[in-house]
Amino acid sequence: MAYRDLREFIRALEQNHELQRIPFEVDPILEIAEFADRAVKRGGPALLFEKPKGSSIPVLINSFASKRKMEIALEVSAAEEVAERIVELLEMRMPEGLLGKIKMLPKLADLGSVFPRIVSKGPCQELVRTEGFSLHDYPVLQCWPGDAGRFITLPLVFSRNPDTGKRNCGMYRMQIFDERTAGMHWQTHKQGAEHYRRMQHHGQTRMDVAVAIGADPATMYSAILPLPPDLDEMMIAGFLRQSPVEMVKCQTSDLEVPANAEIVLEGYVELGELRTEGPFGDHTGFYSLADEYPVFHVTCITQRKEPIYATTIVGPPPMEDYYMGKAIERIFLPLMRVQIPEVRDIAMPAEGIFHNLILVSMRKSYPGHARKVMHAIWGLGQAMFSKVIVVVDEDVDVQNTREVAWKALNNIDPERDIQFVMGPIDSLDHSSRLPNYGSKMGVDATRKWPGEGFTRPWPGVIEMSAEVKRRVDELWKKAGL
Ligand SMILES: Cc1cc2nc3c(=O)[nH]c(=O)nc-3n(C[C@H](O)[C@H](O)[C@H](O)COP(=O)(O)O)c2cc1C
Ligand SMILES: [Mn+2]
Repeated sequence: MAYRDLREFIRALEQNHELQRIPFEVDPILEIAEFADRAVKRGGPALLFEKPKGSSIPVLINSFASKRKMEIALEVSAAEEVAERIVELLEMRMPEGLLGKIKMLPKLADLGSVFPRIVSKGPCQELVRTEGFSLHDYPVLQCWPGDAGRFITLPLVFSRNPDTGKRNCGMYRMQIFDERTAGMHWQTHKQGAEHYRRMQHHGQTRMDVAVAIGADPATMYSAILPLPPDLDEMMIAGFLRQSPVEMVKCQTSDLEVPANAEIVLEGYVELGELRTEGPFGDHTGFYSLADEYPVFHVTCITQRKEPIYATTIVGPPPMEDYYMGKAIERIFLPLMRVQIPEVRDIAMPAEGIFHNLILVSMRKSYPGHARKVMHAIWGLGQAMFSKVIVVVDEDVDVQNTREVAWKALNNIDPERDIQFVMGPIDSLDHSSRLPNYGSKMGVDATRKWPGEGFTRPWPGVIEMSAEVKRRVDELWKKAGL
């Protein structure tokens, strides 16, 4: 059964001994972050700070911060289960005969649950405040000593594509500037920024934006998924939770927000207005430097009577976002394989912070095939940011980084096997020659073929024979080892 809201998720975490309440006062300025960092690095529980200093609103952090917590969030015993459901959908064929059609009905009913449902009221509007509100009323964290201030780190930012009318929901951090304004850190490649550009192009002056904080976990999680533009995150959330997301219309705009949210900030971005945002201790493990970003003006805050503030911190890996990203890796593999079927598996090790390193195993069928795979990945949505792609043969387990390092380093003639390309770079990369633009590297660490100009013999990997292994198994015991 889908979690109705954040509270039901908290209860599930607690029942699974994955949540610790902190009943005493802790400061949202740096202290909560230090708790969260230590907890995630030790595989510890999610934390619910019941008395954040300076606010009566409890703070939830690290609710997705391990493999197990992600599984509780998605109500599965492994993220691969979601992948399997996607594969089933992809393989769905026109059923044959009446019996086939009848068997198909439950699946079609399942599909019906993906579409969000508009409801006339929701708990997120128990209190509506169009005046006398302040962003300072909320226990927003300062995460790291060099941060420019307090940042909302887990917001669901809603906007609408003016050309198609389609909704987008992305997670873009928001720096609190004052009581009623905050930074809107949508990076240039993201959909919020695209909507902004389109509205500017149409000569508009304001863009409506609504921000939901805290909701059921599938809905929160959908905001970070690397979906194609114009594919509604709320539909994917419905698929993940297998129950429609209920949406309620905002009080001051035509946008809709999840009815079960804890807190909603309604407002607008003034097109053309920019302000310095950052520095911010980012998920690269370095500070992102200050830069110019749009300003979000809050015109109304709606919330539950006693809301819970959901947040996260990013920083030197692994952090909570690593586990969120690892589940994306598992869930999106079948979708990647629709377009690049020769891919066996992919892995994004924590130290590569997603965009810096992607390890790919593949079934090679023709000369130059590994390079084709690299280029396909660079052409695939947010995978375009992959700074280093290492391609290995299908017999290499990319989940085992030691095996990849061992085999890949043996297999490459660097001058021959390394490919540099220019293109878009993640906005967070501090090393590229220009912001958002620079070079990427592909490493073809597959076994080389004569058709690729390699005519020397290629040696096999060393392995003991099964027969000798069996015999030594027995002798081993005899030797008392
Ligand atoms: C905790 C967290 C914070 C994030 N902060 C930002 C951010 O500040 N700016 C940004 O552009 N993307 C940020 N992202 C990544 C986006 O949410 C992600 O790229 C998402 O797919 C964008 O959705 P969109 O394609 O609908 O724009 C963050 C992700 C996580 C998990
Ligand atoms: Mn999107």
